Amino acid sequence: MNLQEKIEDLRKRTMSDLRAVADEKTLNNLRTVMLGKKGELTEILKGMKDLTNEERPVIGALANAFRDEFGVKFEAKKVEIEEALMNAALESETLDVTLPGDVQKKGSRHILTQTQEEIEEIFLGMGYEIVDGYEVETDHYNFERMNLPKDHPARDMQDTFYITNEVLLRTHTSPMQARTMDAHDFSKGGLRMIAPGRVYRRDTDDATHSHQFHQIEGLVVDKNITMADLKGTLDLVMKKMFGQDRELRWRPSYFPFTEPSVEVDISCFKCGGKGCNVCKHTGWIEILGAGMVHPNVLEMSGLDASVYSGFAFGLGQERIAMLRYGINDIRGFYQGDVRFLEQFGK
Ligand code: FA5
Repeated sequence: MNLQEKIEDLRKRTMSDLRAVADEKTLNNLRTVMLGKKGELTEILKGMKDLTNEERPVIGALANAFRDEFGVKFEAKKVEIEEALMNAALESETLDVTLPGDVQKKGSRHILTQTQEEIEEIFLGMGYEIVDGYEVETDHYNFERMNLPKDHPARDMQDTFYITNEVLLRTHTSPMQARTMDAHDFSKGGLRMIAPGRVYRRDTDDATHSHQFHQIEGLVVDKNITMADLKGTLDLVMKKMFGQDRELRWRPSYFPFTEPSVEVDISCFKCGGKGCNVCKHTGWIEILGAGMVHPNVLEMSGLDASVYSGFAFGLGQERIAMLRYGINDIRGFYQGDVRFLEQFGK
């Protein structure tokens, strides 16, 4: 067989092999066998050097034509195989749109977070700033700057976890009163802030007490702030939280850092004040502690208490959420039981 016949023979075999190919792997193999380093056509081309000058262009043209034809048919076959694969996949993967879908469980923010955000919204709307505090506090800010010097008997009401004699887990958000007053430039105007956050006490856990819970501190300091401002502010906030027909009751109380101090009750939203299990048959529910900032607290922040006055309040976030949603055990907030939490998913 001369070279011309060899090429013609190879062409016929190859084209017939190509027609028979049905998958990509065989197709690629065929190309290697043909055009690879040791491929059949490559071998034939290597023999070109032994040809005469007359034969060489003829054989070269033949070989090139064959290689071109192979290239075109190879690509066409490749497309054909890919289309066949795609059609087979489409047929086997029919989609039944009537089948029920996978239900994706959607989480939600914790009910305490939601409560906090709702309260923040109300105060932001009244021009308050929101400040963050430190859960690890100093005795200085947690007690002394709140007018509770060492050995003050009222410290017993808020025992806590001590890290050193001077560093502790804060028992309330009130230290943020002193911290924000210290940082505020009163020459530019008054101060209005709320400070939400976690607090700690050496309390025994029960249905209404936890050794860690959340408070929201509020503080307004300016010239001519009176108790009427405190009253008007809390009235508005509590009505927004609990409904327009709620009434507030103000009882004298004692906090070392406010004078006068009050405890504020809200008329029971369940019975409207007639008496029920939620309000322990009194018609009222205690909701927060508040008062006019004690002059000593103002003076310790360098303010002249004959010029500046202010009000402050501290409310328990858990208590608000419990009252609003009829939750009867505070421990539910911290146990992470999805059955409890998902009731409040928004
Ligand atoms: C205070 O902590 C004062 N700092 C509040 C205050 C601020 C008064 C500014 C005046 C001016 P009291 O100890 O009452 O006050 O706590 C405030 C609220 O925290 C309570 O009404 C209650 O809702 C909540 N609270 C107190 N102890 C616990 C506890 N162990 N578990 C859950 N909530 C608690």
